Amino acid sequence: MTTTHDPYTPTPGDRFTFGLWTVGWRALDLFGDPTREPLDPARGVAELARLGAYGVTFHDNDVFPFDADGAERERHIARFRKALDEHGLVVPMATTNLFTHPVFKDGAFTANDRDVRRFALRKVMANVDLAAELGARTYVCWGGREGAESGAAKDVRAALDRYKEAFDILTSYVRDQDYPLRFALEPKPNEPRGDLLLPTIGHALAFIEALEHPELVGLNPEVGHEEMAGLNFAHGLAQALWHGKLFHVDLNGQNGPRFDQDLRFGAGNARGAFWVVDILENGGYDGPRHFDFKPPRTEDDAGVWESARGCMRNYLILREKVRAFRADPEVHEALRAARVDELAQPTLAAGEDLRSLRDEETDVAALASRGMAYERLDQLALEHLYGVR
Ligand code: DIG
Ligand code: MN
Ligand code: MN
Repeated sequence: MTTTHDPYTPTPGDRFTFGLWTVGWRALDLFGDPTREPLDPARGVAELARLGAYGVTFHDNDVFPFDADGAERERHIARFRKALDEHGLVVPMATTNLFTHPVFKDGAFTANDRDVRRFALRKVMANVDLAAELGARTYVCWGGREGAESGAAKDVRAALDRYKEAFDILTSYVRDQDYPLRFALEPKPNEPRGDLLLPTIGHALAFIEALEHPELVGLNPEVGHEEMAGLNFAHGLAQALWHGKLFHVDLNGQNGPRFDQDLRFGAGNARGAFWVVDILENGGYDGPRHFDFKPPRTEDDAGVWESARGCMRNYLILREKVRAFRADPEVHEALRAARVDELAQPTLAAGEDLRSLRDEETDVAALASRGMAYERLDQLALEHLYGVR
């Protein structure tokens, strides 16, 4: 019997990666107890390899407990490494849990309590060492507790001083250790704090330029975090690429401004997901396609792996649709009609002086009457997305 090849079956060549914390989420939430048992990281590695993933990412405490002593920490790391070797998965990225333990209730790098800030730096440096040992190239920092619920509690200017100090220390450490690691900030507007520092891609890009070693700090934007703020994620990725700062990405699904849903990729704003895949595939990003999602609380163990499989399938389905859109001769014609390529033409001619620009006559009425023909172009995109082209 011939088995038909499913074109949406992922392979390691597609470079899909998952956070261990995603498929390992026990579904404890603000209003309910966990609905799932703890996941052994070694099993997570095995199941993700079975599904066709390329690698896994982790927080320190996804692999070993917060209060593990040296020997216990080494035992857990050894089991994790063994699973990676056994199943051929890589670790392109690592990060630190600076948000679960109560010690971080007021933040880590920007906690008012200086002792907490010193502890947080030690915790990150210890996991940066492990990340380098495991061959990671990107170290993500999501400031999930860096923020405030009230105005006087947090002097934001002083907090940014401490945030800068933390990254100047960490980038100097990585340089001194000669680790091939770069840091990637992960913006989020709020949750779990009332307001988070570095809430969007824009805030983070501005902050990076103030650092001592900005070349070692970029972004790990997440779909749902920008969409929580009502922003266009594909535009945010394009600007991060324009600055040369898209070091990594967290893919998931979100239905507009509400709590962070962390849906499987493609299960939220589908039209937005189409353009996210378009910019990732055609905008020069060469990093892993990483999923940071949470299988809904409704799902049992089988549902968790179905949800993870859905992340990759939806990406591959959208990648095929984007490729078809970009190859469609009618789309080429519609792009020409919309003069999209004209935007790449500098506004001033090479060597043109401003005098000739100033002296130029403009028939404003004629310019104003030119239609842009965007509806035809977007209708073609939607018809590819809807599967009728
Ligand atoms: C949440 O979106 C955050 C944490 O899960 C983690 O620190 C980071 C890594 O991608 N994303
Ligand atoms: Mn999220
Ligand atoms: Mn994330």
